[in-house]
Amino acid sequence: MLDSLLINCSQLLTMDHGHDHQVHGEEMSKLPLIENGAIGWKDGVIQFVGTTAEALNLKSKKVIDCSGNLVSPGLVDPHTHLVFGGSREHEMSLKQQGVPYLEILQQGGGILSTVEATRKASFENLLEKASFHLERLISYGITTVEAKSGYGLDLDTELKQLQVAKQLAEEYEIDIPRTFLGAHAIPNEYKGKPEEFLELMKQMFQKLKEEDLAEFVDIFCEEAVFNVEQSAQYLASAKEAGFKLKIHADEIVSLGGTELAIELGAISADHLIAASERAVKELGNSEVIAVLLPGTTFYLNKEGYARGREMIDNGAAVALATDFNPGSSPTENIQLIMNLAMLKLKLTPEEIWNAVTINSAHAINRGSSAGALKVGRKANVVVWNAPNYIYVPYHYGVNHTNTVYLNGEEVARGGAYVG
Ligand code: IZC
Ligand code: ZN
Repeated sequence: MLDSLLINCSQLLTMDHGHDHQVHGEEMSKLPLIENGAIGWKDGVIQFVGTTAEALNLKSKKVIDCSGNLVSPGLVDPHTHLVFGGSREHEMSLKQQGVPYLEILQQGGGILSTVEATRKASFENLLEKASFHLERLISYGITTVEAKSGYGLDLDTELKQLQVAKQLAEEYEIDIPRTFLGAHAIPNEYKGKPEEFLELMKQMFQKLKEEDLAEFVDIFCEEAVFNVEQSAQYLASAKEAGFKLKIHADEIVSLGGTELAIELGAISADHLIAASERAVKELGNSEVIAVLLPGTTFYLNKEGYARGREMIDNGAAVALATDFNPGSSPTENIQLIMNLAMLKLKLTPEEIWNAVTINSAHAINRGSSAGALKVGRKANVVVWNAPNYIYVPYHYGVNHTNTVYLNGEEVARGGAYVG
């Protein structure tokens, strides 16, 4: 006897490509789906995926008719800065006057203003605030979400952020893979001494491993933050310490962070707006997942978006994320990101769905547990107020989720968190 069975799903996106690998290039235009599909689960675990006709003999406590509804796996957001203190709306007028992001940072604002607020905030305060944002991410259909530190820039606060993310995962029974981004900016105490600061952050590695606080190490490789050489040395130490690598690469200035990600075998290279011609080509011959964040380009008012179309045409594996953070992308709306990916990155709807499920799962080492609907996996499932998969990136700016199931439990309904 199943607990729940969804039948008559107009399209059931299983995202089951028949292998456990990210999808590259042309394979991104394949969308594994079942017309008039059905999916059933018991004790939070998927027991059946098939057509409604095949499901006719199954017994279930609840049978839910999903006629006219697209059904997909819970979406995976592989890049967020979920835990932080304060907010940055006071910087909006500077932005409007045309003061660039990196200049606000150099004046002690931007990331550093969030660092000040995060250092001051208590564990409980950060937990409460992050819970609010997490519930909103879930309401948009996200059931796996990466969370970075990087607003402490000292040992205690970096730990506090990661411990908050760990606690959140336990309380909400949601998978929140954690990334140590101590190398996010140079704090005032270390101004002009980036190498010394990076040495301090390296001292965290052992403790993070011992307390299982982070799987990934990330760095903001950017002009006036950390250069390519500093990033290379720091990440090599992180790799030696057993972490998987991520890089905020070529977000604003074309420095070569994308090439570095390829050279070091990072699991992902994120942003890539200013990636060089060479990098756009080379990504296609690498296993590095290009995590694109078009919400940030939009919010920073940039002209040029990451060259996602060319990356895929060259054979790359592309994923999409919200980059949810208080400065350059204050939104939990992954569906808006899907729309921007269609309009600005020129990705097709098929590529977009692969980018927010299977590839985003692989970008955070969750390819074997998230991003696809398969028997034996957790019942993380979204029922959409959309008749087909093209409708979601097409109709923009609103929340299309009808019901979000996390571990088989209904946690959002009609776009609102109810868990
Ligand atoms: O708080 O501004 N780019 N880090 C690198 C960010 C954006 C987040 C922020
Ligand atoms: Zn980021």
